[in-house]
Amino acid sequence: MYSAVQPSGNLTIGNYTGSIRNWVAFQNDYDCYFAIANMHAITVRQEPAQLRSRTLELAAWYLACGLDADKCALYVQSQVPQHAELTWVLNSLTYVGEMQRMTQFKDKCARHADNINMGLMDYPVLMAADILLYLADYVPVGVDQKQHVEIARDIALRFNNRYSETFRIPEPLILKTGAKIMSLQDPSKKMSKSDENPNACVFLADDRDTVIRKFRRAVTDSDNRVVFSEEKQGISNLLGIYAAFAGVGIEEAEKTFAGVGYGEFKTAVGETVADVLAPIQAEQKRILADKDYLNGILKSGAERAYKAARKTLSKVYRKVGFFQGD
Ligand code: AQP
Repeated sequence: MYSAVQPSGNLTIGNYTGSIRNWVAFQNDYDCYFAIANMHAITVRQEPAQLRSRTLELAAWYLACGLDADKCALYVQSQVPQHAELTWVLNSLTYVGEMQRMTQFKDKCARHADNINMGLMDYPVLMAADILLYLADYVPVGVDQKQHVEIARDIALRFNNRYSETFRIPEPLILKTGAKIMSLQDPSKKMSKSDENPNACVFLADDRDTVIRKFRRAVTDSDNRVVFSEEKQGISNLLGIYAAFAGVGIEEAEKTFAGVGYGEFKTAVGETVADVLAPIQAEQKRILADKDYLNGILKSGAERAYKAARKTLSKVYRKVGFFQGD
């Protein structure tokens, strides 16, 4: 199993429910590699000192959310050079047209019109390399990353057909609740850690009052019924968040709030989220203060990932005909 998050901003509750929370549930049953995707992060301009500090902060969140470094390899992507090396090989099997059609590429081009760089376009190929290096069967992600896992499957099949069976064909693992949390200010848009409006996102680091305030300000509608429906994007999003954090299904969430007014409902969602976040926040602070411990975990994670990645890359180099010495 492989997955990653970019250290491109403060983690949102979407990153948690769509991704990290699910990794924790799977770590006992799979051979897991979970990376901090700093090479992906620089496809958008990052301030170097901040990128470095966010890398450690993200590692501390991984552990605070419940990842166990004995059960999975936790590492920083740039410390395993095979990610870049395999990307180069896979680039030659990927067509420019298919990269230009990727939804995230088009979104990011619109959001960063002054910086439409090659890395942004090549992001899905680097992600394919990330996944294929570890021969992953499963990639737990939020809905927004499904298209990228699908292109990784296409690239893997293409390689296998051209050079013989090499890669496993990965599948995205997307859970029923929390797989696509929308912005609190514009529920037609995904909640993103790089959103310029801080009220649009609830960050894992937000304190209780901030969490509740953001939910109370969430955009809803002029109706006053707490029901899940396509026409009620704001309320449906809040119900989805509640379900993901309370560990219930959408129907049960609807029943809980039947006849309840919007104000009371929003406060209850905020309180439920804040209750889940409080112990994680305390744990993240504690872990982040212990830099030696964190460095040690990332060092051994990188060593473990390096070993697995080197094995796959050497096979790939042999298959494509790269000279590797005697
Ligand atoms: N709103 C979301 N709901 C559910 N899952 C989400 N994910 C992201 N946003 C939501 C999932 O989090 C994982 C890590 O994402 P990423 O950091 O690698 O990139 P991203 O998908 O581009 O996430 P952001 O928050 O939108 O980052 P920026 O703003 O930097 O682009 C993925 O599994 C993703 O599906």
